[in-house]
Amino acid sequence: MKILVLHGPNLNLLGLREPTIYGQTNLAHIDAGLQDMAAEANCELVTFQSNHEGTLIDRVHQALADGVTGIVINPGGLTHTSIALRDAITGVGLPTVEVHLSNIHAREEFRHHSYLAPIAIGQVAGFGPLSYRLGLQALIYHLQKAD
Ligand code: CA2
Repeated sequence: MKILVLHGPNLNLLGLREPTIYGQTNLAHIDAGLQDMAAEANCELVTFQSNHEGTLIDRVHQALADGVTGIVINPGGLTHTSIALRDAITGVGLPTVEVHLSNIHAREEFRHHSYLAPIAIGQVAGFGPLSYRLGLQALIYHLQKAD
């Protein structure tokens, strides 16, 4: 099992700005917690953040050659805009879990729609950094079931 965790635009600002919405934990800390979880599950985990749509898409494409078996993604604002990122995930056909720190359904209307949700195996939103952990746990469970 090899899992790719992708963080979209602006998530590098976590813990540095807008702590009332996105919390005080930084991305490195979230990634370190996910690494610990993955190690316990005997699973390899790679994390990557980019502020660029095309770079994220390239990374999704690269996932197959890298032997990745599943993806956890917080697409950030691209959630609500990117058909191209959705097409990339559909294109590689890897099981993908969408995660969000905030509850996008309880925020502005433009955040309610996700282009990724219909092609993801599931979505976790609203639990802060725990959303990533729940999403990773769900993906590991899904991949183990498929073995
Ligand atoms: O709740 C989430 O995880 C989001 O994916 C975060 C995105 C937002 O556009 C989505 O609607 C929901 C924004 C990420 C920006 O992260 C920041 C963190 C700290 C300071 C400023 C931005």
